[in-house]
Amino acid sequence: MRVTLLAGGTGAARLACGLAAVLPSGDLSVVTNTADDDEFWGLLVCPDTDSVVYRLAGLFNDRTGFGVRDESFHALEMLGRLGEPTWFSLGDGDIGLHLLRETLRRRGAGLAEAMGEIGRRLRLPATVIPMSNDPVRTKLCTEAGEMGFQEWFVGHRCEPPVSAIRFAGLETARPVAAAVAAVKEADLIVIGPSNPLLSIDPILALLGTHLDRDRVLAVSPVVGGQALKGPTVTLMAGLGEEPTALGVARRYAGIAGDFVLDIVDSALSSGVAALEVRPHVLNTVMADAAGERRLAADILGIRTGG
Ligand code: FO1
Repeated sequence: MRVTLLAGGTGAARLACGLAAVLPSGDLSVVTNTADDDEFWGLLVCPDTDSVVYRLAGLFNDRTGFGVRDESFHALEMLGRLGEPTWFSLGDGDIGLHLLRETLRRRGAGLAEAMGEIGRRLRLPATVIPMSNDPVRTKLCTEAGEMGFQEWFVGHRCEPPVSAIRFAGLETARPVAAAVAAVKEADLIVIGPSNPLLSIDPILALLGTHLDRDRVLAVSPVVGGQALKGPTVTLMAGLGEEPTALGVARRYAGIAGDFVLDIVDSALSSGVAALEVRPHVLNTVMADAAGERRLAADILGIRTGG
């Protein structure tokens, strides 16, 4: 079964691992959000793409929640000694991947082509495809002024309330052809448990017209009114969205015929069904590799469009 996962952030990267473990090699494509990307010291950092790559490669740093495991920060220490701001922690191993990505891009490769080469060299069990080769950058309008996502998320620890979100470059960005193909050719498209506003909306803006609702299943990133990781609930509430699994189902009702919500939210099932969306109550918490495989197997066991 060919599956395409739309992914941004930690939860979706975990589900990518679970799906890769239960699907035949070559059956999984992961289209990643690039709006969180940012440049640091001339290096393009792609957090949502790289978290999927590192998890699939078994290199992810579970202690910090980003970058490479067993990481050192000697380059960052030198930058600090040279008077550079070091609020964004780039590790030495992570920098290694960024250096190859920059080299490939300087030789003319687009971001997606560069990530394809890096994926092959890491022998990834899935194809990781950034949604666009064109720059798309999240800009958050806050009381402290407009700022980039990493500046808000890391630099300001998600503290300034967000009154509006825009994606600079999205209006002219083109989806990567391989991402369009991955969506069109998939037997099942899974919208991962990612922040709908920050991670999934940019991908849908580029690929939404290629989605067939009966082949799309969305997984709630909100469990019991809480996001398991990241600022999803705070952001949704601040922007007047209902920060619950039902609120997420409502956002996706037009594009996903199936919606997975967690056991703790089973009381919301009828509300989801009232949206003409098929609810599926599963244990969506992936505490470890076994949990990732379990959720992936449960999702594949659902007959979508049935
Ligand atoms: N998150 C942090 O909270 N602090 C950091 O210093 C940090 C550095 C970092 C470096 C590379 C990378 O790929 C991700 C990094 N992240 C860091 C995580 C990143 O801000 C988030 O993962 C995403 O942008 C949101 O999902």
